[in-house]
Amino acid sequence: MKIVWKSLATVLFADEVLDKAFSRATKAANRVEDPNKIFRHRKQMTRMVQTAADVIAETFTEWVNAWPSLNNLPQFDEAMVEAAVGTDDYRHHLSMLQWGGKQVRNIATQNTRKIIRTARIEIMHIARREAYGRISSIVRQVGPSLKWLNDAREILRRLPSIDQNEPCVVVAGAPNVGKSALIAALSTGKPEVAGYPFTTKQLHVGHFVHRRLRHQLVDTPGLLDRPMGKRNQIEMQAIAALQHIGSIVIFLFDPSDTSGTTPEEQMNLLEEVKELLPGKELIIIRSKADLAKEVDPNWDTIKLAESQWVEDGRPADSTMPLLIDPETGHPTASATENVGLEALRLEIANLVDDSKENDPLSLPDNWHRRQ
Ligand SMILES: Nc1nc2c(ncn2[C@@H]2O[C@H](COP(=O)(O)OP(=O)(O)OP(=O)(O)O)[C@@H](O)[C@H]2O)c(=O)[nH]1
Ligand SMILES: [Mg+2]
Repeated sequence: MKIVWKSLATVLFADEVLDKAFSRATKAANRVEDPNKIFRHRKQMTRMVQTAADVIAETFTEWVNAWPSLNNLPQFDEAMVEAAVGTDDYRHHLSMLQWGGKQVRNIATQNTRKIIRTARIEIMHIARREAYGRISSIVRQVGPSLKWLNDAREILRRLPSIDQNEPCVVVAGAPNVGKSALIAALSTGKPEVAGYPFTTKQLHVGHFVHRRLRHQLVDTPGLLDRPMGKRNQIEMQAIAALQHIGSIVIFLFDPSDTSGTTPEEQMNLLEEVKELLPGKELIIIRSKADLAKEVDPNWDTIKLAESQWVEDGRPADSTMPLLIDPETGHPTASATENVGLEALRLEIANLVDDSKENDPLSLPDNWHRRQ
């Protein structure tokens, strides 16, 4: 299941909800025709009260249903919601909407009863006015929750959408080492641009397909890119969320002096990333291969073979040697020159395959899993 936060419905403010409800109610009353004055007023007043309550209750229910229920959320998404807006608040404000809808319907039932039971037009109007007053007061009480949901929507809409049933590779590394560029270069199509709740940095979620399996690639700027000491609780929660996705972590290492972080600092970060995401297969990749002082002697051969794959399509079950950085001994690739990418994709797919076989928790597809 993939939660698409971008499609979260808009939530109106209290006054907007009331305007919508009362104007629909007025229109409904205007459609009433009855030559008998008492009957006409009775129908108009009941219709106004009923319509206003229906519009509000239905609108609230629609929103409650449109927002994913936390109980059914994959762990990654739940942890992200916790980091982004808080799961207790999320539950509370949605339940306020449910409460509001129920209250408004009760008021409508009570006041239509009053309208039906009297033959005095004046009493009917009083009952209608009273209903409107009480309905407005309930909607105003729900107002702070509507405001909260509006704000939360803005934050949640930026969250990355990740499908937990598909393999996912987390790309870590210091700022500017080329994380986003590598994800874009490895991806088919344009990566989705998203955001974590605590940083203005954009992050990318890309994917490529290998043997009909979608492999997701997720960026971690502002998250797995600097020393632990400086982290706040929200950031820790978001890192905890990463623990729930993917079995593989790519650590991008850039010794080229262009990132602004020294190789030593990057190596310290690597140790921290290992501790933060225990149990994950971690591969170190040297980024920006084109900037290396010395390159793999196979550079030209690999570059030629790769460009042929791109042109002619990849032959089935073919292999491609990894581009190796002579300086560090790690696999490498250039996102700007498009070299080393084909082999890297194969390597990632193979690692995903291996990690699946070794995972004692992995069950056959469609196997019954307890929630
Ligand atoms: N020469 C060269 N430059 C690269 C390569 N990959 C990335 N860059 C450059 O390095 C800079 C940083 O790349 P990004 O992909 O934005 O790095 P990042 O790790 O996503 O950075 P943050 O999101 O800020 O943490 C950009 O100017 C890129 O053009 C590469 O393979 N070769
Ligand atoms: Mg980036």
